[in-house]
This record gives sequence, C-alpha cells and structure tokens, in this order.
Amino acid sequence: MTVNSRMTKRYSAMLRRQIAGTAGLVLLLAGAARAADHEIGQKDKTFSVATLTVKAGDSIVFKNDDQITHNVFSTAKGNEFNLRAQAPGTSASIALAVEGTVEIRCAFHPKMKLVVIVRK
Ligand SMILES: [Cu+2]
Repeated sequence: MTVNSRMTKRYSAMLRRQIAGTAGLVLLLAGAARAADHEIGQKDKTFSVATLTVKAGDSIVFKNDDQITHNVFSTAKGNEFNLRAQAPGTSASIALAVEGTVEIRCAFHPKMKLVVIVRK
C-alpha cells in the first residue's frame, strides 16, 4: 500500500465519521422540533380539545378529520391567522408567537371554539 492510498483511506474514514455526526445532529434537531408540535383535530364540528397550552413559537397542526370544509382562524392581537377553506383530510400548520389567551374559531361553524394559552 502506498502512502498516498493510506492517506486517502484515513481521510475517507474521517469524512464518513463527520457525515455520520452531522446526520445525527440533524435527526436530533428534527426530533426536538417535532416534540414541540401540537395536533388539533376537527371532527363532528368540534375541535379535539377545548383548551390547549403551548409555548410561544410552538407549531400547532390543524387536521380536518371531518367530511366537510372548515375555516379555522384567530383574531387575537399578534396571533392572528386564517387557514381559509380547509378541505376534508387536509392539515395546516401555524405558530402562535405572542403570549396570551387565543380564541380560535371556525368561520363556517360558530359553535366550534378552542382556547389556546400561549406561555413564554
Ligand atoms: Cu368548521
């Protein structure tokens, strides 16, 4: 074996270790991000929970488990959003950035109500 090929071998082993390390870090970050997510279903014109506490910046996924269209929205100051018409079976993600109490409603079904407490 020449010096050159030994060095190439050692270098490629080093490279493999580095790639493995980077992949591990990415998986760890993805896992941490997923742990902060909250999923709220919409079934029989009702949110799957009536109240939810999240940390500011957490993402909330709204999943329409009904056979009808919903339109989830909030007009809470700093936490405004409007998912518009959301077809059955689809999901949409939002994040609430500002601390406080956020009332979430459906534009099509006035009885649908969810209160989210956003903490630091
Ligand atoms: Cu609705």
